[in-house]
Amino acid sequence: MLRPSLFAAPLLACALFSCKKTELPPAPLQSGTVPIAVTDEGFTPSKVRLEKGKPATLVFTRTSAHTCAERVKFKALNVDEALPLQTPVSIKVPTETAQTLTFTCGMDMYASSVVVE
Ligand SMILES: [Cu+2]
Repeated sequence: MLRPSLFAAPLLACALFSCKKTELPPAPLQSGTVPIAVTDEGFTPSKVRLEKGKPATLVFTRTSAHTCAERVKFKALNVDEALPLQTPVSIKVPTETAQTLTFTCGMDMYASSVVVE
């Protein structure tokens, strides 16, 4: 005869450990020059937190020829810049207002964000 506890045990273990969604630690709050690499995987880091009221410039450097992110677009800022290989491209981000700005590659892929907070 099967004991019900044998079935319950894996479920309990799942609830306690493995299936619990682990939260990543929040990205550090930054200001000044913030480097972003553009690789095969897209933008790294893909989420940047900026300190409200402090000047901030994102510096994008594309390090891969095999990425479609040959441009970076910030729709809300009307920014659409080419990212030549191995060439740093600076984009100043307004930080007067707390807001989330999304940036993508030229084809609206690799959706990434800058959170001013
Ligand atoms: Cu793309």
